[in-house]
Amino acid sequence: MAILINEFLPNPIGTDLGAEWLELKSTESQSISLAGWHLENSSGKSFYLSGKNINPGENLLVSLPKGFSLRNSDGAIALYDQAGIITDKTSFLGTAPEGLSWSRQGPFFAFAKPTPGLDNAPASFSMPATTYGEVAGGAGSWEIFAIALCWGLLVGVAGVFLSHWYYESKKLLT
Ligand SMILES: [Ca+2]
Repeated sequence: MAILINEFLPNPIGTDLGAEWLELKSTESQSISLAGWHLENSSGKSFYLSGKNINPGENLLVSLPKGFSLRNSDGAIALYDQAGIITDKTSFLGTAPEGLSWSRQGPFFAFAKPTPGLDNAPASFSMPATTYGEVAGGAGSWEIFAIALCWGLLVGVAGVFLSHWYYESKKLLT
């Protein structure tokens, strides 16, 4: 049960300022008031969602004002509840393709055709991503994969090094 960042458009076609938006998704069973909730962008700026409610299952479209812009490259956005506790966060690496939104796809995010206020379209463009679950600081699947990959490389390199060392020492002994 949570209010999630479901989608956002960081790089609209044409002028970005005033054309960017974000979509929230509620998996709660009752209507939630977003009074006191806020978004925080990569620059540390806050945008309060006061006056908005979100219904169960709703994809709530939030138009972002010119004073609260989303970065086109290496963008991140976080959602905080009325107590100032982070409830969701998502970020992408690289440059957002113009006209595609950063879109929740189950446990992952990917760039997809924008669907403001509607359920998300399947991914149309994928790139390295960091995703966070409903709890701040929780390792997403991508991070677990990255750790597994690093560990695999480390073990692989160590294996090559050790076998080389074994070969060298054997050579010295014979
Ligand atoms: Ca959507």
